[in-house]
Amino acid sequence: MKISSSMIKALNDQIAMEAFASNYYLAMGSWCEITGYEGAANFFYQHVDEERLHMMKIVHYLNGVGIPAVIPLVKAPPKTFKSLESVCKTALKNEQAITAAINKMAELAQKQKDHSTFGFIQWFINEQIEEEKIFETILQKFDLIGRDKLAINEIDKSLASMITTNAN
Ligand code: OFO
Repeated sequence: MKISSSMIKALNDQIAMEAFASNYYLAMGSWCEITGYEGAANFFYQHVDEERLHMMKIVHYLNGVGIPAVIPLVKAPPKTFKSLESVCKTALKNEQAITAAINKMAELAQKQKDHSTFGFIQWFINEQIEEEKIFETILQKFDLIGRDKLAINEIDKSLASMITTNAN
């Protein structure tokens, strides 16, 4: 199968982006854990695994077509965050950046008539719709329930209830 060098670069960049997302959510989960937001911590820890699986999907795709995947150096995420709301805002921004990168890859695949990669990317396109929706729903809760200690405690609990058993 012929995959262009620009598409290979885009796929490898996406590996790096997913790896960073995994690390970023690990930093968020860890901050939540030490701050006492147990539900949020577990929610973000689950996302660590999900992002790693996303990264692995691309690694396997490239390796599967005989193109060695580039395993990246992952830059360090921030050590601390301002609040649970700011963690969730940062996560949404991160997901929006991932969506933009995936959409760009889909456009490139279409332009290059790379049907295999275009087909492969469809899963990610659908996944991103879900991911953005999850973080938007959480952020909405701050406006609905509030930002005092009791409200944050409720939001923490609802984050725990959003943990799914089957990570993608
Ligand atoms: Fe893989 O970016 Fe979130 O889901």
